[in-house]
Amino acid sequence: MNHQNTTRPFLWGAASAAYQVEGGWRADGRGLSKWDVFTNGERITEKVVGAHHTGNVAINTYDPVQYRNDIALMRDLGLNAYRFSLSWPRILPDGTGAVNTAGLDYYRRFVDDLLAAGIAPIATLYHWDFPAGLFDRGGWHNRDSIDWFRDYAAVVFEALGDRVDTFVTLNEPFIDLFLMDLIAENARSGEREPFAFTSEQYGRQAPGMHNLLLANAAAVGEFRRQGLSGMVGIALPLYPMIPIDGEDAGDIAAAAQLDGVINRWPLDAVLKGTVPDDVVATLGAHNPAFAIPEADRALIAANSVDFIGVNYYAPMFVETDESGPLGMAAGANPDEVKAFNGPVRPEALHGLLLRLRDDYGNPPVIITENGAGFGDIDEVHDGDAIHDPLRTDYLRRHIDAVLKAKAEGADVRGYLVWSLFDNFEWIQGYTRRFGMVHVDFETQTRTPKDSYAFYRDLIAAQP
Ligand code: GCO
Repeated sequence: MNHQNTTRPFLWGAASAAYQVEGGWRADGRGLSKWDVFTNGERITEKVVGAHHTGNVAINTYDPVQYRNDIALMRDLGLNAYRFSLSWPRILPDGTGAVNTAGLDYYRRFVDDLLAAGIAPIATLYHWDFPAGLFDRGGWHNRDSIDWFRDYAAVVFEALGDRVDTFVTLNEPFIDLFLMDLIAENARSGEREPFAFTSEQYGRQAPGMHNLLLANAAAVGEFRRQGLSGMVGIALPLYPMIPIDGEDAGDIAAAAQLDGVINRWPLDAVLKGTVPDDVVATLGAHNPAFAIPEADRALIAANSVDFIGVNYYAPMFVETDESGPLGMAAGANPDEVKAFNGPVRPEALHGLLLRLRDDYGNPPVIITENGAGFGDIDEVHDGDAIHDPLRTDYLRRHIDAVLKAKAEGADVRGYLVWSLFDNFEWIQGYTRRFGMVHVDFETQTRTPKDSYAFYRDLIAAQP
Protein backbone atom coordinates (compact mmCIF):
# COMPACT_ATOMS: atom_id res chain seq x y z
CA MET A 1 0.00 0.00 0.00
CA ASN A 2 1.41 3.36 -0.86
CA HIS A 3 0.46 6.25 1.35
CA GLN A 4 1.25 8.95 -1.17
CA ASN A 5 -0.77 12.10 -1.49
CA THR A 6 -0.32 12.81 2.23
CA THR A 7 0.24 16.48 1.34
CA ARG A 8 -2.95 16.66 -0.75
CA PRO A 9 -5.70 18.85 0.78
CA PHE A 10 -8.62 17.05 2.39
CA LEU A 11 -11.14 16.08 -0.28
CA TRP A 12 -14.60 17.66 0.09
CA GLY A 13 -16.75 16.09 -2.56
CA ALA A 14 -19.81 14.20 -3.65
CA ALA A 15 -20.44 10.85 -5.30
CA SER A 16 -22.57 9.36 -8.07
CA ALA A 17 -22.75 6.31 -10.34
CA ALA A 18 -23.11 5.97 -14.09
CA TYR A 19 -26.39 4.07 -14.26
CA GLN A 20 -27.99 6.37 -11.71
CA VAL A 21 -27.19 9.66 -13.46
CA GLU A 22 -26.03 9.31 -17.09
CA GLY A 23 -29.01 8.19 -19.16
CA GLY A 24 -27.95 7.98 -22.83
CA TRP A 25 -28.58 4.25 -22.49
CA ARG A 26 -28.33 3.58 -26.24
CA ALA A 27 -26.21 6.58 -27.24
CA ASP A 28 -23.03 6.41 -29.33
CA GLY A 29 -22.49 2.68 -29.25
CA ARG A 30 -23.14 2.01 -25.57
CA GLY A 31 -23.87 -1.66 -24.89
CA LEU A 32 -26.47 -2.96 -22.42
CA SER A 33 -25.83 -3.61 -18.74
CA LYS A 34 -27.69 -6.00 -16.45
CA TRP A 35 -29.53 -2.93 -15.07
CA ASP A 36 -30.83 -2.03 -18.52
CA VAL A 37 -32.30 -5.56 -18.61
CA PHE A 38 -33.55 -5.42 -15.00
CA THR A 39 -35.42 -2.16 -15.63
CA ASN A 40 -36.52 -2.44 -19.27
CA GLY A 41 -36.92 -6.21 -19.51
CA GLU A 42 -37.67 -7.66 -16.10
CA ARG A 43 -38.94 -4.26 -14.79
CA ILE A 44 -38.01 -5.04 -11.20
CA THR A 45 -38.92 -1.54 -10.03
CA GLU A 46 -42.54 -2.54 -10.63
CA LYS A 47 -42.10 -5.48 -8.27
CA VAL A 48 -40.63 -3.23 -5.55
CA VAL A 49 -42.19 0.24 -5.88
CA GLY A 50 -45.05 -0.62 -8.21
CA ALA A 51 -43.89 1.70 -10.96
CA HIS A 52 -41.82 1.19 -14.08
CA HIS A 53 -38.67 3.26 -13.70
CA THR A 54 -35.47 2.93 -15.75
CA GLY A 55 -32.09 4.61 -15.99
CA ASN A 56 -32.63 5.19 -19.72
CA VAL A 57 -32.59 8.99 -19.18
CA ALA A 58 -31.81 9.27 -15.44
CA ILE A 59 -30.62 12.85 -14.85
CA ASN A 60 -29.13 13.20 -18.31
CA THR A 61 -25.48 13.71 -17.41
CA TYR A 62 -24.38 11.98 -20.61
CA ASP A 63 -25.43 15.28 -22.23
CA PRO A 64 -22.32 17.53 -22.10
CA VAL A 65 -24.45 20.69 -21.82
CA GLN A 66 -26.19 19.16 -18.80
CA TYR A 67 -23.05 17.97 -17.07
CA ARG A 68 -21.25 21.26 -17.63
CA ASN A 69 -24.11 23.02 -15.85
CA ASP A 70 -23.79 20.44 -13.09
CA ILE A 71 -20.04 21.05 -12.81
CA ALA A 72 -20.83 24.75 -12.36
CA LEU A 73 -23.00 23.78 -9.37
CA MET A 74 -20.10 21.65 -8.04
CA ARG A 75 -17.73 24.61 -8.40
CA ASP A 76 -20.17 26.99 -6.68
CA LEU A 77 -20.51 24.43 -3.90
CA GLY A 78 -16.73 24.54 -3.42
CA LEU A 79 -16.07 20.85 -4.15
CA ASN A 80 -12.46 19.86 -4.79
CA ALA A 81 -13.37 16.25 -5.67
CA TYR A 82 -16.16 14.40 -7.44
CA ARG A 83 -16.65 10.65 -7.54
CA PHE A 84 -18.41 9.18 -10.54
CA SER A 85 -18.43 5.76 -12.15
CA LEU A 86 -17.54 4.56 -15.63
CA SER A 87 -20.17 2.54 -17.47
CA TRP A 88 -18.36 -0.68 -18.41
CA PRO A 89 -20.70 -1.35 -21.39
CA ARG A 90 -20.29 2.25 -22.59
CA ILE A 91 -16.55 1.60 -22.89
CA LEU A 92 -16.69 -2.09 -23.89
CA PRO A 93 -20.17 -2.62 -25.37
CA ASP A 94 -19.85 -6.41 -25.20
CA GLY A 95 -17.92 -6.26 -21.94
CA THR A 96 -14.81 -7.59 -23.66
CA GLY A 97 -13.20 -7.02 -27.04
CA ALA A 98 -13.80 -3.89 -29.08
CA VAL A 99 -13.49 -0.53 -27.32
CA ASN A 100 -16.18 2.08 -27.97
CA THR A 101 -14.00 5.16 -28.51
CA ALA A 102 -17.05 7.47 -28.24
CA GLY A 103 -17.53 6.16 -24.71
CA LEU A 104 -13.91 6.77 -23.75
CA ASP A 105 -14.04 10.23 -25.35
CA TYR A 106 -17.06 11.11 -23.18
CA TYR A 107 -15.17 10.23 -20.01
CA ARG A 108 -11.98 11.98 -21.13
CA ARG A 109 -14.02 15.18 -21.76
CA PHE A 110 -15.87 14.85 -18.44
CA VAL A 111 -12.59 14.39 -16.53
CA ASP A 112 -10.95 17.32 -18.33
CA ASP A 113 -13.93 19.55 -17.54
CA LEU A 114 -13.80 18.55 -13.87
CA LEU A 115 -10.07 19.29 -13.75
CA ALA A 116 -10.63 22.65 -15.46
CA ALA A 117 -13.05 23.49 -12.64
CA GLY A 118 -10.45 22.58 -10.01
CA ILE A 119 -12.29 19.38 -9.10
CA ALA A 120 -10.31 16.13 -8.70
CA PRO A 121 -12.00 13.20 -10.50
CA ILE A 122 -12.42 9.99 -8.50
CA ALA A 123 -13.35 7.29 -11.00
CA THR A 124 -15.11 4.07 -10.01
CA LEU A 125 -14.61 1.36 -12.60
CA TYR A 126 -17.62 -0.76 -11.64
CA HIS A 127 -20.76 0.44 -9.89
CA TRP A 128 -23.10 -2.52 -10.61
CA ASP A 129 -23.73 -2.01 -14.35
CA PHE A 130 -22.28 -5.37 -15.40
CA PRO A 131 -22.34 -5.88 -19.20
CA ALA A 132 -25.54 -7.81 -20.01
CA GLY A 133 -23.91 -10.33 -22.35
CA LEU A 134 -21.33 -11.29 -19.73
CA PHE A 135 -24.01 -11.37 -17.04
CA ASP A 136 -25.78 -13.98 -19.16
CA ARG A 137 -22.54 -15.99 -19.06
CA GLY A 138 -22.65 -16.08 -15.28
CA GLY A 139 -21.47 -12.60 -14.38
CA TRP A 140 -19.22 -12.60 -11.31
CA HIS A 141 -19.95 -16.31 -10.84
CA ASN A 142 -17.94 -17.08 -13.97
CA ARG A 143 -14.25 -17.28 -13.05
CA ASP A 144 -13.55 -15.61 -16.41
CA SER A 145 -15.00 -12.44 -14.84
CA ILE A 146 -11.63 -11.87 -13.22
CA ASP A 147 -9.96 -11.61 -16.63
CA TRP A 148 -12.90 -9.69 -18.09
CA PHE A 149 -12.55 -7.09 -15.33
CA ARG A 150 -8.76 -6.96 -15.51
CA ASP A 151 -8.90 -6.34 -19.27
CA TYR A 152 -11.53 -3.63 -18.78
CA ALA A 153 -9.40 -2.03 -16.04
CA ALA A 154 -6.38 -2.09 -18.36
CA VAL A 155 -8.34 -0.12 -20.99
CA VAL A 156 -9.51 2.42 -18.38
CA PHE A 157 -6.10 2.91 -16.78
CA GLU A 158 -4.46 3.35 -20.19
CA ALA A 159 -7.12 5.86 -21.28
CA LEU A 160 -7.53 7.88 -18.07
CA GLY A 161 -4.45 7.12 -15.95
CA ASP A 162 -2.75 10.29 -17.20
CA ARG A 163 -5.45 12.56 -15.74
CA VAL A 164 -7.23 10.59 -12.98
CA ASP A 165 -5.12 9.88 -9.90
CA THR A 166 -7.72 8.19 -7.70
CA PHE A 167 -9.44 5.05 -8.92
CA VAL A 168 -12.00 2.86 -7.18
CA THR A 169 -12.09 -0.66 -8.62
CA LEU A 170 -15.47 -1.89 -7.35
CA ASN A 171 -18.41 -0.36 -5.55
CA GLU A 172 -19.97 -2.43 -2.78
CA PRO A 173 -19.40 -5.96 -4.10
CA PHE A 174 -21.47 -7.45 -1.25
CA ILE A 175 -24.57 -5.32 -1.99
CA ASP A 176 -24.25 -5.94 -5.72
CA LEU A 177 -24.34 -9.72 -5.23
CA PHE A 178 -26.16 -10.37 -1.93
CA LEU A 179 -28.86 -7.73 -2.32
CA MET A 180 -29.44 -6.42 -5.82
CA ASP A 181 -28.84 -9.62 -7.80
CA LEU A 182 -30.91 -11.62 -5.30
CA ILE A 183 -33.77 -9.11 -5.45
CA ALA A 184 -33.70 -9.34 -9.25
CA GLU A 185 -33.64 -13.15 -9.04
CA ASN A 186 -36.55 -13.27 -6.59
CA ALA A 187 -38.55 -10.69 -8.56
CA ARG A 188 -37.93 -12.60 -11.79
CA SER A 189 -38.79 -15.99 -10.35
CA GLY A 190 -41.79 -14.76 -8.39
CA GLU A 191 -41.19 -17.63 -5.98
CA ARG A 192 -40.76 -15.31 -2.97
CA GLU A 193 -40.90 -11.69 -2.00
CA PRO A 194 -38.01 -9.73 -3.61
CA PHE A 195 -36.35 -9.11 -0.22
CA ALA A 196 -36.89 -12.62 1.19
CA PHE A 197 -33.42 -14.16 1.02
CA THR A 198 -32.35 -17.65 2.04
CA SER A 199 -29.17 -19.20 3.42
CA GLU A 200 -28.91 -21.21 0.21
CA GLN A 201 -28.89 -17.97 -1.80
CA TYR A 202 -26.16 -16.56 0.47
CA GLY A 203 -24.15 -19.73 0.04
CA ARG A 204 -24.59 -19.61 -3.71
CA GLN A 205 -23.43 -15.96 -3.92
CA ALA A 206 -20.26 -16.56 -1.90
CA PRO A 207 -18.06 -17.76 -4.81
CA GLY A 208 -19.14 -14.68 -6.78
CA MET A 209 -18.06 -12.45 -3.92
CA HIS A 210 -14.72 -14.22 -3.85
CA ASN A 211 -14.36 -13.64 -7.60
CA LEU A 212 -15.06 -9.93 -7.04
CA LEU A 213 -12.24 -9.80 -4.50
CA LEU A 214 -10.00 -11.58 -7.00
CA ALA A 215 -11.09 -9.11 -9.69
CA ASN A 216 -10.16 -6.26 -7.36
CA ALA A 217 -6.74 -7.84 -6.81
CA ALA A 218 -6.27 -8.36 -10.56
CA ALA A 219 -7.15 -4.71 -11.27
CA VAL A 220 -4.81 -3.49 -8.53
CA GLY A 221 -2.09 -5.64 -10.10
CA GLU A 222 -2.79 -4.08 -13.51
CA PHE A 223 -2.64 -0.60 -11.94
CA ARG A 224 0.77 -1.45 -10.51
CA ARG A 225 1.93 -3.01 -13.79
CA GLN A 226 1.12 0.19 -15.65
CA GLY A 227 3.19 2.11 -13.11
CA LEU A 228 0.50 4.70 -12.49
CA SER A 229 1.29 7.35 -9.91
CA GLY A 230 -2.09 7.74 -8.24
CA MET A 231 -4.03 5.65 -5.73
CA VAL A 232 -6.27 2.66 -6.30
CA GLY A 233 -8.82 1.48 -3.78
CA ILE A 234 -12.20 -0.20 -3.38
CA ALA A 235 -15.49 1.20 -1.99
CA LEU A 236 -16.97 -1.11 0.65
CA PRO A 237 -20.40 -0.95 2.30
CA LEU A 238 -19.31 -1.07 5.95
CA TYR A 239 -21.94 -1.62 8.60
CA PRO A 240 -21.12 -1.61 12.33
CA MET A 241 -23.12 -4.57 13.64
CA ILE A 242 -25.13 -3.99 16.83
CA PRO A 243 -26.89 -6.92 18.55
CA ILE A 244 -30.55 -6.03 19.11
CA ASP A 245 -30.19 -7.42 22.65
CA GLY A 246 -26.70 -6.72 23.92
CA GLU A 247 -27.21 -9.28 26.69
CA ASP A 248 -28.35 -12.08 24.38
CA ALA A 249 -25.55 -14.50 23.42
CA GLY A 250 -27.41 -15.44 20.22
CA ASP A 251 -27.77 -11.84 19.06
CA ILE A 252 -24.15 -11.12 19.95
CA ALA A 253 -22.97 -14.15 17.96
CA ALA A 254 -25.22 -13.26 15.02
CA ALA A 255 -23.84 -9.70 14.93
CA ALA A 256 -20.27 -11.01 15.00
CA GLN A 257 -21.02 -13.49 12.24
CA LEU A 258 -22.62 -10.89 9.98
CA ASP A 259 -19.72 -8.53 10.69
CA GLY A 260 -17.44 -11.28 9.40
CA VAL A 261 -19.41 -11.79 6.20
CA ILE A 262 -20.05 -8.14 5.28
CA ASN A 263 -17.14 -6.22 6.83
CA ARG A 264 -14.20 -8.39 7.89
CA TRP A 265 -14.08 -10.64 4.78
CA PRO A 266 -13.46 -7.81 2.25
CA LEU A 267 -11.42 -5.69 4.69
CA ASP A 268 -9.05 -8.56 5.47
CA ALA A 269 -8.73 -9.36 1.75
CA VAL A 270 -8.03 -5.85 0.45
CA LEU A 271 -6.00 -4.48 3.38
CA LYS A 272 -4.31 -7.51 4.96
CA GLY A 273 -4.25 -9.75 1.88
CA THR A 274 -5.83 -12.59 3.86
CA VAL A 275 -9.08 -14.53 3.72
CA PRO A 276 -10.93 -15.20 6.99
CA ASP A 277 -11.51 -18.95 7.04
CA ASP A 278 -14.27 -18.68 9.64
CA VAL A 279 -16.30 -16.69 7.10
CA VAL A 280 -15.53 -19.21 4.37
CA ALA A 281 -16.85 -21.91 6.73
CA THR A 282 -20.00 -19.91 7.57
CA LEU A 283 -20.92 -19.57 3.90
CA GLY A 284 -19.51 -22.95 2.95
CA ALA A 285 -22.03 -24.53 5.31
CA HIS A 286 -24.63 -23.46 2.72
CA ASN A 287 -22.48 -24.24 -0.32
CA PRO A 288 -20.10 -27.19 0.04
CA ALA A 289 -18.40 -26.21 -3.24
CA PHE A 290 -17.23 -22.89 -1.77
CA ALA A 291 -13.49 -23.04 -1.01
CA ILE A 292 -10.52 -20.73 -1.50
CA PRO A 293 -7.53 -22.35 -3.29
CA GLU A 294 -3.97 -21.36 -2.43
CA ALA A 295 -3.37 -19.66 -5.79
CA ASP A 296 -6.31 -17.32 -5.10
CA ARG A 297 -4.93 -16.52 -1.69
CA ALA A 298 -1.61 -15.61 -3.29
CA LEU A 299 -3.25 -13.21 -5.76
CA ILE A 300 -5.09 -11.49 -2.94
CA ALA A 301 -1.99 -11.37 -0.74
CA ALA A 302 0.01 -9.67 -3.49
CA ASN A 303 -2.42 -6.87 -4.30
CA SER A 304 -3.56 -4.78 -1.35
CA VAL A 305 -5.21 -1.45 -2.09
CA ASP A 306 -3.73 2.02 -1.48
CA PHE A 307 -6.83 3.30 0.31
CA ILE A 308 -10.16 2.03 1.56
CA GLY A 309 -13.34 3.68 0.34
CA VAL A 310 -15.92 3.65 3.14
CA ASN A 311 -19.57 3.75 2.10
CA TYR A 312 -21.29 4.38 5.42
CA TYR A 313 -24.97 5.10 5.98
CA ALA A 314 -25.98 3.41 9.19
CA PRO A 315 -25.18 0.48 11.46
CA MET A 316 -27.16 -2.74 11.26
CA PHE A 317 -29.11 -4.12 14.21
CA VAL A 318 -28.85 -7.91 14.27
CA GLU A 319 -30.76 -10.68 16.02
CA THR A 320 -31.04 -14.42 15.66
CA ASP A 321 -33.87 -15.48 13.39
CA GLU A 322 -34.05 -19.08 12.28
CA SER A 323 -36.07 -18.08 9.21
CA GLY A 324 -33.50 -15.55 8.05
CA PRO A 325 -30.42 -16.06 5.87
CA LEU A 326 -27.56 -17.52 8.00
CA GLY A 327 -30.11 -17.76 10.84
CA MET A 328 -30.31 -14.06 11.50
CA ALA A 329 -32.26 -10.92 10.76
CA ALA A 330 -30.58 -7.56 10.26
CA GLY A 331 -31.84 -4.08 9.63
CA ALA A 332 -32.81 -0.92 11.34
CA ASN A 333 -33.84 -0.69 14.97
CA PRO A 334 -37.63 -0.50 14.93
CA ASP A 335 -38.06 2.49 17.21
CA GLU A 336 -36.08 5.44 15.99
CA VAL A 337 -35.97 8.03 13.22
CA LYS A 338 -34.66 6.25 10.15
CA ALA A 339 -33.28 7.52 6.93
CA PHE A 340 -33.87 5.36 3.87
CA ASN A 341 -30.68 3.43 4.56
CA GLY A 342 -31.15 3.03 8.29
CA PRO A 343 -30.98 4.83 11.63
CA VAL A 344 -29.05 8.08 12.12
CA ARG A 345 -26.03 6.92 14.15
CA PRO A 346 -22.94 9.06 13.45
CA GLU A 347 -21.19 7.59 16.49
CA ALA A 348 -21.09 4.25 14.68
CA LEU A 349 -19.15 5.86 11.82
CA HIS A 350 -16.71 7.31 14.34
CA GLY A 351 -16.21 3.86 15.86
CA LEU A 352 -15.77 2.29 12.44
CA LEU A 353 -12.99 4.74 11.55
CA LEU A 354 -11.20 3.98 14.82
CA ARG A 355 -11.53 0.25 14.05
CA LEU A 356 -9.80 0.79 10.70
CA ARG A 357 -7.12 2.81 12.51
CA ASP A 358 -6.52 0.18 15.17
CA ASP A 359 -7.24 -3.16 13.48
CA TYR A 360 -6.06 -2.52 9.90
CA GLY A 361 -2.88 -0.48 10.26
CA ASN A 362 -4.50 2.95 9.91
CA PRO A 363 -4.91 2.84 6.09
CA PRO A 364 -5.72 5.95 4.07
CA VAL A 365 -9.52 6.24 4.07
CA ILE A 366 -11.88 8.18 1.84
CA ILE A 367 -15.53 8.33 2.89
CA THR A 368 -16.67 7.47 -0.62
CA GLU A 369 -20.37 7.66 0.28
CA ASN A 370 -22.35 9.14 3.17
CA GLY A 371 -25.76 10.73 2.93
CA ALA A 372 -29.44 10.34 3.58
CA GLY A 373 -32.98 10.66 2.31
CA PHE A 374 -36.04 10.79 4.57
CA GLY A 375 -38.89 11.07 2.08
CA ASP A 376 -41.31 13.92 1.45
CA ILE A 377 -41.18 15.08 5.10
CA ASP A 378 -37.67 16.32 4.32
CA GLU A 379 -38.20 17.75 0.84
CA VAL A 380 -40.28 20.83 1.70
CA HIS A 381 -40.81 23.15 -1.27
CA ASP A 382 -41.18 26.75 -0.19
CA GLY A 383 -41.10 29.16 -3.16
CA ASP A 384 -37.65 28.77 -4.72
CA ALA A 385 -36.31 27.10 -1.57
CA ILE A 386 -36.36 23.44 -0.68
CA HIS A 387 -35.93 22.71 3.01
CA ASP A 388 -34.29 19.40 4.02
CA PRO A 389 -33.40 19.87 7.70
CA LEU A 390 -33.10 16.15 8.45
CA ARG A 391 -30.55 15.64 5.68
CA THR A 392 -28.66 18.75 6.77
CA ASP A 393 -28.58 17.49 10.36
CA TYR A 394 -27.46 14.03 9.18
CA LEU A 395 -24.59 15.49 7.17
CA ARG A 396 -23.50 17.83 9.96
CA ARG A 397 -23.38 15.06 12.55
CA HIS A 398 -21.58 12.58 10.31
CA ILE A 399 -19.01 15.12 9.16
CA ASP A 400 -18.38 15.92 12.85
CA ALA A 401 -17.85 12.20 13.48
CA VAL A 402 -15.37 11.94 10.60
CA LEU A 403 -13.39 15.01 11.71
CA LYS A 404 -13.36 13.71 15.30
CA ALA A 405 -11.86 10.38 14.18
CA LYS A 406 -9.39 12.26 11.99
CA ALA A 407 -8.33 14.38 14.97
CA GLU A 408 -7.77 11.12 16.88
CA GLY A 409 -5.33 9.88 14.25
CA ALA A 410 -7.47 8.06 11.70
CA ASP A 411 -5.92 8.70 8.28
CA VAL A 412 -9.07 10.08 6.65
CA ARG A 413 -8.31 11.77 3.34
CA GLY A 414 -11.74 12.87 2.17
CA TYR A 415 -15.50 12.96 2.56
CA LEU A 416 -17.91 12.52 -0.36
CA VAL A 417 -21.66 13.08 0.07
CA TRP A 418 -24.12 10.68 -1.52
CA SER A 419 -25.34 12.48 -3.43
CA LEU A 420 -25.10 15.87 -5.06
CA PHE A 421 -28.19 15.31 -7.20
CA ASP A 422 -31.36 13.31 -6.76
CA ASN A 423 -30.98 10.33 -9.07
CA PHE A 424 -32.13 6.79 -9.96
CA GLU A 425 -32.13 4.83 -6.70
CA TRP A 426 -31.93 1.28 -8.14
CA ILE A 427 -34.91 -0.86 -7.15
CA GLN A 428 -36.67 2.17 -5.67
CA GLY A 429 -36.33 4.01 -8.97
CA TYR A 430 -36.99 7.75 -8.60
CA THR A 431 -39.03 7.43 -5.42
CA ARG A 432 -36.08 8.04 -3.08
CA ARG A 433 -34.27 11.37 -3.18
CA PHE A 434 -30.72 11.57 -1.71
CA GLY A 435 -29.56 14.78 -3.37
CA MET A 436 -28.44 18.11 -1.96
CA VAL A 437 -29.84 19.38 -5.26
CA HIS A 438 -33.42 18.58 -6.24
CA VAL A 439 -33.94 17.26 -9.76
CA ASP A 440 -37.28 17.55 -11.55
CA PHE A 441 -37.05 14.23 -13.40
CA GLU A 442 -39.42 15.46 -16.12
CA THR A 443 -37.71 18.75 -16.93
CA GLN A 444 -34.20 17.97 -15.57
CA THR A 445 -34.34 21.29 -13.69
CA ARG A 446 -31.88 21.43 -10.79
CA THR A 447 -32.77 23.29 -7.56
CA PRO A 448 -30.27 23.44 -4.67
CA LYS A 449 -31.76 22.46 -1.31
CA ASP A 450 -30.83 23.94 2.08
CA SER A 451 -28.32 21.10 2.56
CA TYR A 452 -26.42 22.38 -0.49
CA ALA A 453 -25.95 25.78 1.24
CA PHE A 454 -24.98 24.04 4.48
CA TYR A 455 -22.29 21.97 2.75
CA ARG A 456 -21.04 25.00 0.78
CA ASP A 457 -20.67 27.07 3.96
CA LEU A 458 -19.03 24.18 5.81
CA ILE A 459 -16.45 23.67 3.06
CA ALA A 460 -15.76 27.41 2.89
CA ALA A 461 -15.16 27.50 6.64
CA GLN A 462 -12.56 24.70 6.58
CA PRO A 463 -9.02 25.71 7.56
C1 GCO B 1 -25.10 2.11 -2.38
C2 GCO B 1 -24.79 2.57 -3.71
C3 GCO B 1 -25.47 3.84 -4.16
C4 GCO B 1 -26.85 4.11 -3.56
C5 GCO B 1 -26.71 4.94 -2.30
C6 GCO B 1 -28.06 5.31 -1.71
O1 GCO B 1 -24.31 2.40 -1.48
O2 GCO B 1 -26.09 1.39 -2.25
O3 GCO B 1 -23.39 2.79 -3.80
O4 GCO B 1 -25.56 3.60 -5.53
O5 GCO B 1 -27.64 4.82 -4.48
O6 GCO B 1 -26.02 4.22 -1.33
O7 GCO B 1 -28.72 4.15 -1.30
